[in-house]
Amino acid sequence: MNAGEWKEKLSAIRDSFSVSIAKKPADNPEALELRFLGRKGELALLLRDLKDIPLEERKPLGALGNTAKQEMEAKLAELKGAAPAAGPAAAPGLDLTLPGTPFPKGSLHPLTHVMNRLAEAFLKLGFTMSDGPLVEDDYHNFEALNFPPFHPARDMQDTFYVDAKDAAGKFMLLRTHTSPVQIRSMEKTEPPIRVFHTGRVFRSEAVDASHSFAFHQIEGLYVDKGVSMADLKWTADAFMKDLFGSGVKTRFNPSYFPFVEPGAEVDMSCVFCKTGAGRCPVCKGTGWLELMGAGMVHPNVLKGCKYDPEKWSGFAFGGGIERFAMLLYGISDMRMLYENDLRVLKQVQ
Ligand code: 2U9
Repeated sequence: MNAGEWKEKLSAIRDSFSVSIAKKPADNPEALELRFLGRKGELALLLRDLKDIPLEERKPLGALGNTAKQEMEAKLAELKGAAPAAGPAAAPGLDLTLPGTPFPKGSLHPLTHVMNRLAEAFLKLGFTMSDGPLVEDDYHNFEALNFPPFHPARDMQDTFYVDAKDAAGKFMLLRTHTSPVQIRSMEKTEPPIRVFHTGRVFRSEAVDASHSFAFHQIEGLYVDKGVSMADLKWTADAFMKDLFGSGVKTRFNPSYFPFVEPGAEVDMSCVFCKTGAGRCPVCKGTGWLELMGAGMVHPNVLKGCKYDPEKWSGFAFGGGIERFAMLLYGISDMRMLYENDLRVLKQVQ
């Protein structure tokens, strides 16, 4: 081999080394070391061939060969450092014994949490979840629920109207209660029916510790043959016991809602003072907390949904979810549920 051939061979070895080392994923560095630099490696054999080249040409070639060898050794050392040979533990600069970066854990909003709990209580009683729109027409929000136009009971629900009209030419509105959802369910379903809904409602009210322009309601409806007030009392009692524990008692007080007859307010024994004796700030010493409204579905409401009131009867009950949340979590001001202060949110996991 003459000097020119030797140089060409060296150049070919360097090229093939460069190709091998640039591969992704890279070849095993130990195998490359053996192939190029080992005792019988390509470069080692080439360097051995130097002995056949005349002395005066051998020196510069030897220098070229040594430079190539040093470059290869450096690249192989680099590759050994970068390529984890046995999993992540072998990677440089990665200390698996150090604590990890904390990842803040999110949680459900208290209202979502309560809605889920209320929904579970209803599902256990055999109710199915219903849903409906937030922007309603006058018929489903009022007329179908036995509020005729200009009826004074409409004043109990100060309404946000929107700048759009329904097919009857009446202004659309933000639903003031969840009851239109049950009307829509009855329109779609033949009796018997057992449905509930949790969702947001809107009323034009000033915000204070117990009022808001947007709040949440839960409502259940059961229509079947022979459903009575006794069924309503049992169901409301079972629902309250599920949420607040088997020790709570319930009582009904007569009340008026256009969509039920008779109507009642549902009270629960105070979960804070338990006795009513003393100066409990929550029940004001009465021993009772008003929690829901309820009643037997008004015959006009059944008729409007093409349910024959001679054949079918039903009960419905509803409550404010914020009120449930405040009692369950001991929150005294409803606004705390909307401010998203992490000190409040973190208490509910
Ligand atoms: C249909 C027929 C009847 C649902 C009912 C109440 C009484 C009631 C309030 C409690 C506190 C709402 O958040 S609150 O202001 N609800 O008092 N709701 S009876 O009656 C219905 C519903 C649907 C078709």
